[in-house]
Amino acid sequence: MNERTFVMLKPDAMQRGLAGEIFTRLEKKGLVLVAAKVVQTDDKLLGKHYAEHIGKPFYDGLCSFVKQAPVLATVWEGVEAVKVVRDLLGATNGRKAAAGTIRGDYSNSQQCNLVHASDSVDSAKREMANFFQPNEIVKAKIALADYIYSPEEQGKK
Ligand code: FUP
Repeated sequence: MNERTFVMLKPDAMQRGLAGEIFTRLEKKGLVLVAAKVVQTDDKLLGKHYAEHIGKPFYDGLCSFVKQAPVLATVWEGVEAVKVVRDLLGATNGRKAAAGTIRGDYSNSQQCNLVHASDSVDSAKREMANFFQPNEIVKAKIALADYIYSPEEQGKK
């Protein structure tokens, strides 16, 4: 039950006052917040976070955009949390993201797409380590677990 994913609310989400709305959607889905930190990013940190995109035509513009104002780095926990959050976000380009998803409802842009979320469990581990010390991430306690997950999904059977 304890899959973790790294979720970064980008400067557009923070400046537009959408952090509460985005948190609400993740919380209502049943995901649990286990780490959060406001971070002013820089080229060094973004070089690690976006390592796979270094050299691509959009890389410099992406870094300029992300470092222009603070982000909110977070970690969320839940069953299949990586896929669940990616599905809640929708397609990368906000204009193509389905209505009802976070980007589909609040973003109209490929770059200003509000949120980054890990695309695999391995990426999540790497991205969490870029932003957090291990002791900054707590173990989730899900008081309503029996109303969010079956016993099998909780690993009880
Ligand atoms: P995602 O996995 O949905 O976060 O998207 P990608 O890893 O493909 O891209 C990383 C970020 O680069 C996205 F948030 C948007 C941005 N991007 C551009 O600005 N232009 C592009 O052509 C592709 C991606």
